[in-house]
Amino acid sequence: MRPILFFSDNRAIFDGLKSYLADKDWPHDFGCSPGSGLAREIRIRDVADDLGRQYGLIVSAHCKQLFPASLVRAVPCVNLHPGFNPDTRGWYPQSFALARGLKVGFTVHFMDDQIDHGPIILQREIKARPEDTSKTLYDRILAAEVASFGDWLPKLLDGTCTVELPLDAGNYHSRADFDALCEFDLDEIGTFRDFYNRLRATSFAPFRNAWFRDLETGKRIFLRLDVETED
Ligand code: 0FX
Repeated sequence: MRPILFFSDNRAIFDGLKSYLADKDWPHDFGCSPGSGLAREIRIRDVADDLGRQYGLIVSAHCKQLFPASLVRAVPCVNLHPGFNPDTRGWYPQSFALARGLKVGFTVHFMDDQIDHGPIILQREIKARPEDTSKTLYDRILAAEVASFGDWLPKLLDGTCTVELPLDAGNYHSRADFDALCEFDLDEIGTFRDFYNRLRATSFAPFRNAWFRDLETGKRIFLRLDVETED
């Protein structure tokens, strides 16, 4: 059996994978993107052919690099995405779920030549609560992802996993979409619910996401919500 390459740029996922794999006898290696510092740093597009020959399965678990189509064709590549495909493909799924009322959770799927797309192996919806911010919802998604390895990895390896095709292309959100979500116009007219949702969708300490510009000084003023439920 050719080894598995686990590729992650996210500390919580990487640590969770390491502890899940500790008592398994599956031959495997870890990789990460240059600068992540979590494992062997690999620039995927430079060595895609080698990876395709060396590994029997590649698992991308919050990897910041795009997989070239040639690699995805050469070896099964599986992606763990912190969004609910096809509703929330792309960047910061929980932010768009809160701002636009879309579904979120996590999705495990075979990769194809489009981002967060391809036959779905497993997905779980995590429901947003009225008091959630991007941070609290993200923390629950991440915990669910870390708890899920045993639900799909063994099935992938023993060949018993089944897949479902996404019904449509859904929504892909880019980093530019997130930047647009973060820019507030104080004269915009809408419901308070819409503004609450957009503010909590961009509240993730310590990031300075949402902002409006002070026209007198020209400086941006950053906003972040602090939400509490009574005991
Ligand atoms: O690793 P990850 O949790 O996930 C991201 C993408 O959302 C995901 O679609 C992609 N598959 C994966 C490879 O990369 O991202 P992160 O650790 O960079 O950020 C975690 C959360 O932090 C994010 O969901 C929202 C928040 N955040 C992050 C940055 C950098 C912000 O609110 N503002 C920011 O500027």
